[in-house]
Amino acid sequence: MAISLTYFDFDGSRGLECRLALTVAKLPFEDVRLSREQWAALKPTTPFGALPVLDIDGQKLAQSNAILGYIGRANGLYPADPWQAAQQEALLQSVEDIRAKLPDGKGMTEDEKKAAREAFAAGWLSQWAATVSAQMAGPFMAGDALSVADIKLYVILRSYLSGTYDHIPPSTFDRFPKLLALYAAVAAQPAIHGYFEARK
Ligand SMILES: N[C@@H](CCC(=O)N[C@@H](CS)C(=O)NCC(=O)O)C(=O)O
Repeated sequence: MAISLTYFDFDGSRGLECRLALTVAKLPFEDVRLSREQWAALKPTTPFGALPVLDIDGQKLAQSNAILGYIGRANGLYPADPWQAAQQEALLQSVEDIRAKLPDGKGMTEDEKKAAREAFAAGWLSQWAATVSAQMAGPFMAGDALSVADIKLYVILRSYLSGTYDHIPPSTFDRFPKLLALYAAVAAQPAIHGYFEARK
């Protein structure tokens, strides 16, 4: 089986989620990292005009959550029980909600962006964190079994905890110890730890 994962050349967001899921699943893959110029040429050929795209023996799959669902189901990183699987899908989608709700600052002054992001951190994002924490079994979402939803949560938490977004303090998550514990538990997985060591 020839597998490639195409994304932009940085270690974050939807591309990182899929790379980590493939890595945890022990599926060797070609890590195709595009420049913006390369992307402009490739975009019209992709299923939804967006990345990431998973290619398996020439068949292409887009949409990060569909890619994660496929990798998860095929490799024991997704609950077999239909109800638990649906709950995982809800979590995967809730991370996409964060990305959609984050004020991107376009058309705003810096002061307006700061105000919008601080309000987002104290409001919508904190409510999301409280809601997800309440659903967690711990240390992972569904208990002891790591899933692709845990990997997606880890990647979004990693971006917020490392201060990727200005005006959103990492301390936003201090009140949510279960999420911080999930973050630490995923980071401690040998495959995840090894991935970042190899990227140094
Ligand atoms: N719903 C899609 C969103 C994909 C998406 O917006 N990808 C961004 C990068 S994270 C992208 O391709 N941006 C470049 C473009 O739209 O031309 C998913 O979950 O994969």
